[in-house]
Amino acid sequence: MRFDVISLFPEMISDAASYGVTGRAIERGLVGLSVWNPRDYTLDKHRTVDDRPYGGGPGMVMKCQPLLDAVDGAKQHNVLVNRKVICLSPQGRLLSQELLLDASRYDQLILVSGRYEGIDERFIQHACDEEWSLGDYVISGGELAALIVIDAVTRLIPGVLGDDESAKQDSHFDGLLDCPHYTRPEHSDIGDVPDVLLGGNHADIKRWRMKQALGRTWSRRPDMLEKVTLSAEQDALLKEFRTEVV
Ligand code: 4GX
Repeated sequence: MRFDVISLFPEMISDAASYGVTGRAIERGLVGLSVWNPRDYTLDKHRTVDDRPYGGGPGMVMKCQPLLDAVDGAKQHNVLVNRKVICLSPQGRLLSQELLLDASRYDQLILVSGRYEGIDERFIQHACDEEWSLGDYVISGGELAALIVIDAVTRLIPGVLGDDESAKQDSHFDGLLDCPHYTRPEHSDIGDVPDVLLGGNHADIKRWRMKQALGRTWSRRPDMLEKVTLSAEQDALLKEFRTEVV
């Protein structure tokens, strides 16, 4: 997988991506990352990337030409054909694990991170295949959104996570929230570790974890529960949980 990010703040992307899982994946050559600054593609002496909105109003709008040329730069640098150009914006499709899993099957993702009030709509229509959104809130630029895409997609690339880590990710894939986790000490002023986890009965532990995952999803994210079909055992575990909490 190659990520090419179009951004006026290239260090924001390369610095943040250099940590942890993403940093290691880049070092190991499992993913490539380049950042393309539209300012480097401007043609005037002031290196202008934005201009006033037609129709008036506050704020500035990113001009088409520097963005078009930056995207072309990213395309010409790589001969990969199986690629998508994605603009991050609140007008986009809501990100989900499913959308990101689909995206992980491409060879190249070109991520456009906008600043200011927005981007000239002609660029979005002409040069972008899709628009994606983090959610219904406003941030100051698309960089953090692009970084989230890079992080979440990188984790899905085979070989990036160790077996332990990727097995854990499966739990999120069944459409439920995670169960609670505990580590030492066994007893403390702020509470004790549930007995079942200390017992070493792996079947009981597995059932307890599934029950907690179901219970938390039911109480915190009923919308998620509506989208999954529970097995007979899961159904029974959730009923147990519900009779215990009321
Ligand atoms: N999920 N923003 C992008 C500028 C902008 C506006 C329109 C393109 C088109 C956001 C989000 C987000 C604020 C980043 C506006 N660029 N991005 N920026 N929510 O709020 O992705």
